[in-house]
Amino acid sequence: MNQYLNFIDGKWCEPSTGRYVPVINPATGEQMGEVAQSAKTDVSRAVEAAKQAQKQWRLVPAPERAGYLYKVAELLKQRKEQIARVLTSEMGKVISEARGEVQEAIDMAYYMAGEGRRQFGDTVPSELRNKFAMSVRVPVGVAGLITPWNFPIAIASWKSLPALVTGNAVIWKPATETPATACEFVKIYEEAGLPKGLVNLVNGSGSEVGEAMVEHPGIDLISFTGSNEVGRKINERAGGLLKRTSLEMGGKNAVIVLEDADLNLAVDGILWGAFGTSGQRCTATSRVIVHQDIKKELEDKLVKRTAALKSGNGLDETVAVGPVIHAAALRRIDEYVEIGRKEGAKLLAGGHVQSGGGLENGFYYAPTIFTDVTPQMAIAQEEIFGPVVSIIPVRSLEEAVEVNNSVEFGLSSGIFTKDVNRAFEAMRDLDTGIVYVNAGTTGAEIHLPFGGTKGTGNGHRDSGPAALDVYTEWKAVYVDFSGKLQRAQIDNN
Ligand code: UN1
Repeated sequence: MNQYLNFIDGKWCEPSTGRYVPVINPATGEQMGEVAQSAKTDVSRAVEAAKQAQKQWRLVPAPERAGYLYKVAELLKQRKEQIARVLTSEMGKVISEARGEVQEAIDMAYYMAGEGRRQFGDTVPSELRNKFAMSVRVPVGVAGLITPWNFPIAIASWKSLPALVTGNAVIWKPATETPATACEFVKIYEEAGLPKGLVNLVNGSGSEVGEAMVEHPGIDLISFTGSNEVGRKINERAGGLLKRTSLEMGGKNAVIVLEDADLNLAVDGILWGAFGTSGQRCTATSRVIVHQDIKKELEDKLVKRTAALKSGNGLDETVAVGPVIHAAALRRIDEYVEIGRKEGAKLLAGGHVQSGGGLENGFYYAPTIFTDVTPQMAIAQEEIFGPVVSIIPVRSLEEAVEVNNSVEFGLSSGIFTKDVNRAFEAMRDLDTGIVYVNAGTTGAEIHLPFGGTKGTGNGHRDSGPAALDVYTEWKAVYVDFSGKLQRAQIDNN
């Protein structure tokens, strides 16, 4: 039996509680191991180790810190296939997507290693003679990272790598569903030779470990990706403690298809966005806002292509749609489908749990398409986090934009059109943190900011240069070499 332990102060260790919970392969329902359930005292131990380690780490020149990140990148590259297989086994996404996810972490490691030689600040002319003025980035201290199961290595890489290269120490609580991938990532940090105590892994529940991290005065910032419900609680609590939080939460992403679109391309984009990762991406395509003149044609194409999607164990290279994460997710998705039916939406495909043909022990939901959905229905407003997409007809681009923007989230959107003027109009008016033209809503690249507007986040961004802002403070430095007291705003006026 695999046991997924904690990693604190450079050592793999048991949780103080001695408690473990099972880790289930969602494709087969089989137990693949058990994961530590830690308590507050484990978090405190990790904080002590992190604080000690960070004292030295902040003094290591950033290009030298980056040297470790380059090693991490190389090791990830060497183990890409092995990690991808572990990831598919515990999370369920199909193997090609798992490889893509590990690649995302590799890209992030190289990119953030490059930041070891950037981390630019400003040098500006002083108002006064013989005085020098500049700003520099300094680390915040100890970063607490709380990550979800849907991208167990990519999202952890978005957070831990910028934290480290800017001189912070890390305490990481991965999702309980995906500890095996977390162990693989931490083993790589260990092998890259990072000083002990710099990266600490504390497994456990959100209510125990997550809460202890938010409360602990030794953790200076929390970076969280997950549900709105939890994000809101973290924000409230951390706000009271004046602790920095970076929150990345839900999405209700739409693809707009205008009447001049390349329909086959739009179908490719919608299927990939809606049913890839079984719809369990924050960026998943959950709504299709289509011009009424081409609605029927688009529906026919979507239904035909959806029928050909093979469901099954993601380790099988011919499978297009893997399982969802667990039985509770399966139930929740089915409940939403029931709500859609009751709201009067018309079911075009799927709409049921899949079993039989080798799928009976895993958690499979049939790729589902609703049409004649109106913008205010619950299935058009709430995040479902499963392979369910709703088609909403509209009469114009203006109406499409309005429908797109009518939800509480603002992560990602896509528009299919050949009209450059309308594409630019959409780029300007779609109220989301990410906009795609002639592509679906997924597939963000790591060197641009990832995140959203409104209920999706709280203004911070993962990945890209913007990530540095989460993990650093600005320090403004003035050096007066005049040899006398110069009073700004007084002596120069
Ligand atoms: C997520 O769904 O939480 O843009 C992350 C994408 C991926 C990352 C998704 N690169 O779909």
